[in-house]
Amino acid sequence: MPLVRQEVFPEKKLPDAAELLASGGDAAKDYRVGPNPFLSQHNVDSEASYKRKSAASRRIMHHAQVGFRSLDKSCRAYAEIYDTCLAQDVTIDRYGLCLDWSMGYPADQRHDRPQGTGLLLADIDDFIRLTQCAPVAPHFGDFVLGLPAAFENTTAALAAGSTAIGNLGQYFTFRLPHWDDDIFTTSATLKALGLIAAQEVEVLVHSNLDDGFAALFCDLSCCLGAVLLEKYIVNDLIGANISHCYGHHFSDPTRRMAFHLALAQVSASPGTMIYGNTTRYRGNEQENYASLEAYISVDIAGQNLEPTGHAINPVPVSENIRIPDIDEIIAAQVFAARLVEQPLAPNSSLDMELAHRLAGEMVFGAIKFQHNVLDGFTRAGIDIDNPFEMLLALKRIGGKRLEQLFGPGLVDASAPRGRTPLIASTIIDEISELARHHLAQVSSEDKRMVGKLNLKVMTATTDVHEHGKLLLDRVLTEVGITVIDGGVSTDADDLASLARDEGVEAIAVSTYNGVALTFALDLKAELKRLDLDLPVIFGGRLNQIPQASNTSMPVDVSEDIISTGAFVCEKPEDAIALLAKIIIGRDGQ
Ligand code: B12
Repeated sequence: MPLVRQEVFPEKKLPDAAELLASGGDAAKDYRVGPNPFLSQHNVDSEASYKRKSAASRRIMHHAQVGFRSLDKSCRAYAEIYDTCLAQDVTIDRYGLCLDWSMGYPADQRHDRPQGTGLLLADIDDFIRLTQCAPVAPHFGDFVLGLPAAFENTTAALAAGSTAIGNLGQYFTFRLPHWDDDIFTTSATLKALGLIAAQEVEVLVHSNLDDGFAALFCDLSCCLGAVLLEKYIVNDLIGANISHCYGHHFSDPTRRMAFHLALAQVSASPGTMIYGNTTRYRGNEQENYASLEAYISVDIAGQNLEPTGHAINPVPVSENIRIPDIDEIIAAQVFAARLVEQPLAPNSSLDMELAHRLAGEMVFGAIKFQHNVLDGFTRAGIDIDNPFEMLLALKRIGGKRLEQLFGPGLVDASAPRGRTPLIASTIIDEISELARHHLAQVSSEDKRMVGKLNLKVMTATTDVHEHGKLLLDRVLTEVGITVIDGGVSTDADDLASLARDEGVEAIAVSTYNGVALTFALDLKAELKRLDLDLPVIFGGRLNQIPQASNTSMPVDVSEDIISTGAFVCEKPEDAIALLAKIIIGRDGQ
């Protein structure tokens, strides 16, 4: 179906973009980039200048991700990682400061909101305290731009001397629990962008593509097309400077390199960082070192070939097991620094000739995607000169439909988004591979039983992590279960009502953000309120930071979830066996 304005914007009137940008710009009188040891020690006015100098001298920069729940621990990490690495001749250039998702709510509404596992900062003084701990560039990359608290968090990040602020990628895909006011979120983001654009020094508007649509696009040209669209909105319409990050989902070395080369061609500012290929961390720590080496060697080679100012990000090898601690962060940084010094053997799976060719095709596809989107929006009556309309339209339409409507690939009804990708992204293949593996683990007895039952199961996620659900959907469907979509970033009350309306026989929830127990309690309470006695199965990352705890690390809450009456399954095949047992036990079939 072609796009129509009414469907995207049912509102009669939207806030005035120019007014929002101007009010953000006015605030630049009061909120400017403050001092910190990074800026003074390197005698630069912004991280962008530092990045240009480092890239010109071909020095590879290091990014480390930090953000423990407690400020004291985060301050200790800020100093200790820098000092310990320096003692081993490794310079940490920047920290990605990972705020908690509750920091995305306006400050006066934060106190009773669900908290994840990230850093909580009470006020501007806390932001400043953190960045004074070492001469490392503070990158406030998550839960600042793109969320309801965008403006206030940006003022605090600037005061703390941060000159790379994000994360515009999150604007497009993240939803905070019980927050549906996307007009408020867009207004706050635009005002923050106005404030950034009016700064006297260059402040990079960071956007992590993998937090945005790149996690879901099937065609890498659409990921690069998202770069062009964001650059059009931020640079051309607003007058600020966008800077992109990618990496979590880029597992194939040649396509990872091709994306780097293509991004270098279309970017106007230095990049922030290349994220680790974290989706390949599936084993124990020793096994994950192989994944670390595989992607970081491509990123090092990429920076040697085409220095874009991106810092490399050696993600600690415990990433898939727990939130990495200080010593684990240091170990990964030292490993990567030593790798930089090695005479690198050519990576056998990296085909440079192909990478260059794919980069060219990707740029071509990206331009076509951008053109298709702008043309399609114009035809629908969306004002493409208005940054408010552009942002909100992209967010509301969403990655999957944008790709269906405007992807550069040829129409093919059998392809995942109805188009043959010009350059296929790797994540969809990875999920298919995992689905095949888990399907093979389902016993033939369970397959036979479940096949007979004609079950209807609703699957949902509590947060942005969608791959667990996609995997589950595939495996359940293959054994003959009808899967009903309960949504992504769903609230417990909405999920319970939807389950009632759809008449499903069970609910399966995939959860990752450290809210597993709270969500289980809420969902069970909602189901009780609706007088529904449905089996609920939880899987994913079942942990949470205990309320009355002085530890800043999450603990496993599987047993607590079980004591709410819900079930816990590690793998899709376990859920299938459990469903067969429950339903047969209940109905005596
Ligand atoms: C990919 C990823 C992302 C992507 C998600 C893209 C998308 N649209 O899905 C992006 C980059 C957007 C992302 C964002 C964030 N992420 Co993340 N992410 C991951 C990562 C790398 C992989 C998770 C995944 O999808 N795995 C693929 C699935 C298929 O495999 P699996 O997880 O092993 O699942 C198995 C089982 O658990 C089972 N399963 C899963 N669900 C279910 C459900 C049922 C019912 C059953 C039966 C089974 C089942 O299926 C699999 C079978 O083997 C993990 C680290 C890691 N390597 O695991 C972090 C991780 C989950 N993320 C984390 C965090 C903190 C975040 C952020 C808050 C970071 C930030 N500051 O922005 C945000 C989330 C913000 C939000 N609002 O929700 C943390 C969670 C910490 C915790 N709870 O302890 C992790 C563990 C990383 C870490 N160590 O810090 N992330």
